[in-house]
Amino acid sequence: MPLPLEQAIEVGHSADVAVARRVARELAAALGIDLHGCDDVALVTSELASNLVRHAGGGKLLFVPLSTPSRQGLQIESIDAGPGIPCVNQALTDGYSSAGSLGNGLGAVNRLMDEFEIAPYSGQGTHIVCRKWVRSIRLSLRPCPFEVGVATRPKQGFDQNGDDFVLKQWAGNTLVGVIDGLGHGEHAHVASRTARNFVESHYEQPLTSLFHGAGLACQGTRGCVMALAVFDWERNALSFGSVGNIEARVIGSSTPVNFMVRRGIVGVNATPPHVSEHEWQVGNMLVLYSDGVSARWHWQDFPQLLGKSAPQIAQGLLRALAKPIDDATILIVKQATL
Ligand SMILES: [Mn+2]
Repeated sequence: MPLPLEQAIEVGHSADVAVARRVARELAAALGIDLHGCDDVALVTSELASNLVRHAGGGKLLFVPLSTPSRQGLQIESIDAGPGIPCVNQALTDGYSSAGSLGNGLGAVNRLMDEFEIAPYSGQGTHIVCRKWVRSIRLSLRPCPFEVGVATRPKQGFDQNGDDFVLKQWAGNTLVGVIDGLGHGEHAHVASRTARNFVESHYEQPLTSLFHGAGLACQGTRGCVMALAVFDWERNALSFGSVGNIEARVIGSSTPVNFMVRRGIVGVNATPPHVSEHEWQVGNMLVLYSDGVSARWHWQDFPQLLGKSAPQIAQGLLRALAKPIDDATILIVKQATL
């Protein structure tokens, strides 16, 4: 099937918003983006077009169908010669009222699209690029061979947990992650939950995109550190990416698995993760944990946990190793116990 043609829409009046919205939806549907995704694309187009009318004195929306060997998608560009957005960070913050600014609704654009970029403020004009990819409906013939267990609890005396975790399974893949919001209490909780929400609603995207988008979503929060791991069951492969201080260990592998960690804070500096690919051997166990868990331990010291289920191992390790002075989280991935 041939790719639909690129379209450009001049947006100068409020009547143009509906036109742009319709074109966006039709293109998204023609590319095979699902109904929910088409709604997202239409909403984002309305936001961008309304901003052009209200705050930039008009501009142009460019709709570019994308096709790579592995996927198709729709790119939307918003181009204007207006006053620009002096504070993009603030504009991306949810709840921040940027009425009277082109930055209106940019947080939503980042959340609803798979990729989002904005050229730095130069005082003249704004260029926004965002993309939505077609979600693959590849099916896996194998049932998930893993089990995942998580144990987490807040710092002593706190109700809210500044740690969070991610777990998502789809066609042949499992995505897990541990997130630690800076500090503890409510603000830490908001930071880690914001990152979690972004990752869970974009789970199919490459790890670098997940870190980039979560970073944008977390601007205006305290920020967090995060480690994500994606398993591909069919290829026995593991992709790992991390920014900041989340520990990761693979236990039981015949060849040592070493992860590279990038120093940084998601949402505070735009540090890209170091993403690495590893072979995953049957019988391996992945342990991810936040810094509220002591790093000084050996698996051999826990013979009572051998052969236990992933949740039991996570609980057992947390009980033995969590520090009372911090939120603590342990996530375990291992071969399912039958
Ligand atoms: Mn911590």
